[in-house]
Amino acid sequence: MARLTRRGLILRGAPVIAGAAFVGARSSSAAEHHGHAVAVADAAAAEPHAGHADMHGGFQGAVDHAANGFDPHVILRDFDAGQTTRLASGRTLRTFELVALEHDVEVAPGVTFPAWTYNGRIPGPTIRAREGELVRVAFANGSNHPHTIHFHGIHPATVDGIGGQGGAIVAPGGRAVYEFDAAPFGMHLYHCHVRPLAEHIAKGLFGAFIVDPKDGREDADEMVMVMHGVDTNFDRANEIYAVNGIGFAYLERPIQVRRGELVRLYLGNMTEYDPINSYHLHGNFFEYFPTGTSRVAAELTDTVMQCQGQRGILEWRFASTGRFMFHAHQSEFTELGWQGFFEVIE
Ligand SMILES: [Cu+2]
Repeated sequence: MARLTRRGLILRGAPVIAGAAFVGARSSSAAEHHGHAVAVADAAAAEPHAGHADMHGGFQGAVDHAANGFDPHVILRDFDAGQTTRLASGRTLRTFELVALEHDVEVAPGVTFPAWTYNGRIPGPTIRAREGELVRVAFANGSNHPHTIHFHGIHPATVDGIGGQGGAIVAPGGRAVYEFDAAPFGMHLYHCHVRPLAEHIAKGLFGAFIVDPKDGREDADEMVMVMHGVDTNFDRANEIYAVNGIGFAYLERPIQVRRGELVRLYLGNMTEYDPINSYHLHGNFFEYFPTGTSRVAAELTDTVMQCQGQRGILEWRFASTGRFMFHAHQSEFTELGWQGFFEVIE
């Protein structure tokens, strides 16, 4: 079979995703480094254009979320508050535990990827603290490669997670503790900061870090989406695009929201190998708060783009019931997995 490229995936239409293609496209040096073959289920090659297959392009069937060990629908509204204790000063100490692991993840129907994860999921846990609290993250490296956690936010140089004086690189089996103030309030990100950075991040070592304002925010149906790509053949270009680990997950099963209820979406971009990603909402406009650090919206729009590492908070309400799409407005990204539906119910 001819070498598979992501553009080829789109242009050649539905039946192109056959197992041999992904495996054949993988370079031997990459294979050696990653230590796994990329397996693609036979089902992906069969029955083009059946059922909703048109919207999936050539991706057929359903992802086995149980086998993956995580479900994007759970990740969507799963905020990790950690464990709290009160310090002598009266301040709250919020403790989290993260472990780096290596395991296969089915990132789109029939496409298995040898991922690196924090806590067995992509993205890692959505760490959530309140402005002014002390955050302590205990990190254990349960993988075969050196890793760190680098947090966005305001913190001392020694816990920056970049190696050397900036917080040691954690060898396989090693541990580290990152401790810093929760500041500033907003939507932040964290990721591994070991070279080659793009690879460590693209393999899945990233997550969201939310700091709530001292006085909180208005009640809302809150969710988190981290946009990213998956380089399944290690050619430094993405073959799959997703939010929260799995391509097409919210297309397969729409996200239910209530008509009239405030939706608050914490959106971040950890896409490697493409300079930007974007979020477009159908049939509605949202208020956009870049980085979530101001209470005043910067924009009322239906499309926002983010460079890698950028993030923000989106707020809106649906006035009517029905299914509304959301997706990257880069059409290639959409067709390669980054699309979904909100299903608005009464
Ligand atoms: Cu790493």
